Amino acid sequence: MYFHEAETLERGKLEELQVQRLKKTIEQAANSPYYSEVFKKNSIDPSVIKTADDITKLPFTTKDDLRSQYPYGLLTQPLDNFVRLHASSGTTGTPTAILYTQKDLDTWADLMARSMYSVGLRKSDIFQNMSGYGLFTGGLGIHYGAERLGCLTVPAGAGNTKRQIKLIRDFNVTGLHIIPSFALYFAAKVREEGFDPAEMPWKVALIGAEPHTEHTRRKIEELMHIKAYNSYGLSEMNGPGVAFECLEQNGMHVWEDSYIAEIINPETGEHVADGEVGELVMTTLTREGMPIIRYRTRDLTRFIPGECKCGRTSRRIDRIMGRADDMLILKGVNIYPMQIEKIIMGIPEVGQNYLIELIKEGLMDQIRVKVEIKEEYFIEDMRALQGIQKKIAGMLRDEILITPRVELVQHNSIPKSEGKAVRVVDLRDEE
Ligand code: ADP
Ligand code: K
Ligand code: ZN
Repeated sequence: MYFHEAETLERGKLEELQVQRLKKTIEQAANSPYYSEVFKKNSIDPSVIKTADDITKLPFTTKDDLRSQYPYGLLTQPLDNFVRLHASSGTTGTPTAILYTQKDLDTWADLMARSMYSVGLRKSDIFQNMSGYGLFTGGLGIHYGAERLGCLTVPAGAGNTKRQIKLIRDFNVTGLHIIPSFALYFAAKVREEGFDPAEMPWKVALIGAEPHTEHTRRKIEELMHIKAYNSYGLSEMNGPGVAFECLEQNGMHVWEDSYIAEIINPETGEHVADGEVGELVMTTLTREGMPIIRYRTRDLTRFIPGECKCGRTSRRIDRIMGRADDMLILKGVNIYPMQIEKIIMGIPEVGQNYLIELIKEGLMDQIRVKVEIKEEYFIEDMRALQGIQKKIAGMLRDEILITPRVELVQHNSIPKSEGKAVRVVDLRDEE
């Protein structure tokens, strides 16, 4: 039923383990140029940690701190001991590099295998990794996890949908890793190639790497005839395998024997009340080469109160609602792209893709939302189309409090990126 005993550890025991590992992490981190200085300045040593709550005595680490230490400032060991490097995809700004010792890679593969096991994958599964390889952790990170679990693993990489479909059919692939925005596109491609998704061998998809709504998940499940599970991770915390859904599909269990998760008010840095939304802050507990303490992820989520039916004792986080740095401010109103996706993907006439454009109307900033409409609705009936357009604009206004421009476009007309989707483009200097 479970991959590792830590998954069901009684809370008291789990916290003891966290305290012990946090102390060790501080000891190890003190060997890096960066943390040795930070700790000296703030008089920190392992003895300041007596309970798990004492983590609040440690300073945060930000993306800018990592950048300022690029490339080696956080290493606790001689460079000789490192065997792998990954870099964040640089969704925002300059990339940061994470280096791993062999032991770190083993720990990560175990966590990833555990995550896959928790959604029902076993060594008898044939697993195709459809995300890009290279510096992006979704490639090799998921790959080594699948091998650790014992799956026959197909490193298909991103793109080339025809070959993907052929491999899936020829080898009876039962498990996939696929980025959600690509999954919607892929489902349509499978049909275009003349195959019925219901007759494909697949059963389980891991979807993650980018924010998506519950509606999008359900849409992927329906279009692909698959069970889709949310997978959360970031390169600063190894990569995928940090928090993962279980069969309940109700929040992602944080693997708390390997990470301490906190949720803070991004303005004050204080913990929010249980169940409230805030910024996720993460600490590695089992990484020897490059430990990172209280990392400000910028990802917005909340702890889901209560226990999970699956029996795992680790706390769950809700799906990521967006990144603190994704926020758009328009006419004084704060808007997150996920609010827009939440509405759009719930509308039956809407197809697979959308794009948010920031434009200028006269001197004012405005949002234009391009929405792909399903083929059967994209008919020459102007009145019907105007009706759909009005409905979408009205529903968006109720959610984001301003009325955006809505442009209906044909199925598959918005360009699709191979990696993480680009949801917002700024055209304010161009129109
Ligand atoms: P970056 O995108 O900053 O270059 P990474 O490639 O490490 O760096 O991506 C990590 C980020 O991807 C996370 O901080 C989060 O914003 C996003 N992400 C990863 N998994 C998910 C998920 N399941 N849901 C929403 N967002 C996710
Ligand atoms: K196998
Ligand atoms: Zn569970």
